[in-house]
Amino acid sequence: MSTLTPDILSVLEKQAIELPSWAFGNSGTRFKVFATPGTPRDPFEKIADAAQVHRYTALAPSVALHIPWDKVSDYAELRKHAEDLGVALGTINSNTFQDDDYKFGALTHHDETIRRKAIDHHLECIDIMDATGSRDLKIWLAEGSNYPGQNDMRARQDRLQDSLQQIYARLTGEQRLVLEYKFFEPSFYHTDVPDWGTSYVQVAALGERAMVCLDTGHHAPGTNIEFIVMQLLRLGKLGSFDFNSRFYADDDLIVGAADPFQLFRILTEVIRGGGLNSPDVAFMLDQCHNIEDKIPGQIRSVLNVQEMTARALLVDREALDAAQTANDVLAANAILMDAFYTDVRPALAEWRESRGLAADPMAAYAASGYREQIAADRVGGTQAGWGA
Ligand code: PSV
Ligand code: MN
Ligand code: MN
Repeated sequence: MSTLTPDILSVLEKQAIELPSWAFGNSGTRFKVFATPGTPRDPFEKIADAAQVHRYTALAPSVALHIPWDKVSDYAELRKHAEDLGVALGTINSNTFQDDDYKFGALTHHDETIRRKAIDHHLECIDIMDATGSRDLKIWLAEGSNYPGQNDMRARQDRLQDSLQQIYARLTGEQRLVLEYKFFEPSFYHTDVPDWGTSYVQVAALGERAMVCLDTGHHAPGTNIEFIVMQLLRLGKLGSFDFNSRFYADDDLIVGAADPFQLFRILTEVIRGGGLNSPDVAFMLDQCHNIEDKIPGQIRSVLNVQEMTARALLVDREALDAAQTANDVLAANAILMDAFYTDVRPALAEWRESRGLAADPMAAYAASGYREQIAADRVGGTQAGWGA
């Protein structure tokens, strides 16, 4: 455990990364959805698979649900099922993008009947949060327009604010609303919440329990995401992360796979801004596994976040401050790069073993027989979601 000090390990021990239920369902592109043997047939089976990830990593104690993909008749039963498997139900994601009524908008729609329906869907999501014990309602909106002149962008911002006010007013206790932004898709000319600034403006007008959700895959190429992380932390408005990685658009690939250095830089700013293991900043994955196995895909993902967090914790802050103050450009850069280039994997494996976990969670899962078991047991049907 040479590289990781006891102080660093005690920070890592508290790390928690929420898994998305939809990562366990079949998904794909508009060209083809490839089915994986053993894919869950209902939310109960998705949670069972998520619990496997936690079992081998101790990193993923909760699972986010998506409504109506994860609609069940009894949420108390689902909650108990999760708790029996050692995990909790987490963020509730609303869905206003798969209903014909929302073709031209939902929370921004000029038709009051449709806007009411979209608001009511969110109120129903909060009812579910009451039953599941979830803290966060996450809203991602697909709305916008495709052609200049198609819509009154300004009026849509006003209606969005009014809709969010009504939803926010229904939250109780510790419950929060997190508003996600995305720069394009499925709308291509304008998107109603395209960037962190718009999300910030909308949630700041609501109140303290409304925050911004930053999905790492939702930025234009070349965007300095760690700057946005810094700014939102500085403003006290970074509510959550949706981690994933991208080469081109909203690829939803395994976090840290496309650009581990970017993940390291983001986590360095999270630590700098006091956002690591902070109750205010939820770490979540938002990924789909189109061609790889889903459970090991999620295990790999949480390990990637853990490894880059460990490297970011290795940054020698004091030395960095001194180099920055001295305007020693190359020394400051070298201090950051020294941490980034440190291979923490052997130390993490050793630490895992010392806590009674498998040194290699990927290998332990593969050897467990779970994959073969679910492939044999789960015959017929896949759960609705991105791939449906
Ligand atoms: C669509 O872009 C999206 O990937 C958003 O990132 C949401 O968080 C996710 O779907 C689930 O609704
Ligand atoms: Mn997302
Ligand atoms: Mn996305």
